Amino acid sequence: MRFIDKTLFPSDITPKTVFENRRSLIKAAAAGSFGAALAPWFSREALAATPEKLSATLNSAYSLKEETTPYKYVTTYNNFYEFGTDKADPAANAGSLQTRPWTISIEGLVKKPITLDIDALLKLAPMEERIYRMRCVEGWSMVIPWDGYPLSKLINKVEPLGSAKYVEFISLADRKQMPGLSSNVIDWPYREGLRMDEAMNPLTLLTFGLYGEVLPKQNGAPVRIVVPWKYGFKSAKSIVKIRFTEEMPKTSWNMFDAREYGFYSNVNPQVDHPRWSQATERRIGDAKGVFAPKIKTQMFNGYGDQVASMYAGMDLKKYY
Ligand SMILES: Nc1nc2c(c(=O)[nH]1)N[C@H]1C(S)=C(S)[C@@H](COP(=O)(O)O)O[C@H]1N2
Ligand SMILES: [Mo]
Repeated sequence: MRFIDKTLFPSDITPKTVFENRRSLIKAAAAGSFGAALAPWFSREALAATPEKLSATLNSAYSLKEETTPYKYVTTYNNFYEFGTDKADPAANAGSLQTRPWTISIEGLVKKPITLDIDALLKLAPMEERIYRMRCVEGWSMVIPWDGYPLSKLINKVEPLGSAKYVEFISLADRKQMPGLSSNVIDWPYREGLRMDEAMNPLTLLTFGLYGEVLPKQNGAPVRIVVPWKYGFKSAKSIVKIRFTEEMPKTSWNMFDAREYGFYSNVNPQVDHPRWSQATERRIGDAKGVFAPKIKTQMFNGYGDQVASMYAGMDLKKYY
């Protein structure tokens, strides 16, 4: 994204930003640990709220056996530009999002278009928990237990026409609830898209919760997409519309800067972002602070066995 995190990755960002951030880095170091520097975030509304449980059965076949990122980071270190561009903004500002009533319309090239209430959508298929690695294009990653079911279950229900080649996801855009919309940083509503086979891939999760609780608003309540082999921005939050199209849909970050953000945006350590390398990442957490070592980013975020065949024969430098 253009708005680089202000504390974490000095070596991943532009010299100008590094200069501007030096002070906050020094502050974080002086505080003795990164955790201390983050402390103010935790007192915000997000952590005061008592989340509602969501019962889900762990699907171990689709879950990493890796240490999960602590809940406090998953819910306070976010990108959700509708609520501001700083990582702490969504947790601080998303309280104004109204998640009930909420309807989602599924339309476009399908036999059975439908408008569903969120509570009906929740019951459409058994709720699973899946522990996925998430990699942001900015160079950080988390391991998150998501609760949801495969998007394919919903897609099959509406019976796409043969002409449907892509699926578009559209997030809510309501100025009354989303203070970030007053800035034109991106062209609202936030929108994303997948090719049909990507949307049907069993990894693609229609997501309602995390850590066995309904999604916190800052994580995209009441329903979002999670696509773990792609950079985080493909996983649109707080969606109100799913549309089936013949043409490749326009997507927010691609419209913002097509050279920096392609339609595919598969995690790929060999294809750098024009302004920084994608070869490594830092896992968000409190253990080692700003000096956390870089870890190697894996092709398709480690999901190659499940997804690489969809891109066979494609030049991934061209289709980034
Ligand atoms: N509507 C909407 N969806 C969005 C974003 C956003 O700004 N608006 N940010 C994206 C980015 S860049 C990332 S990394 C993930 C972050 O999800 P998380 O905060 O739940 O970890 O959400 C994605 N989905
Ligand atoms: Mo991201």
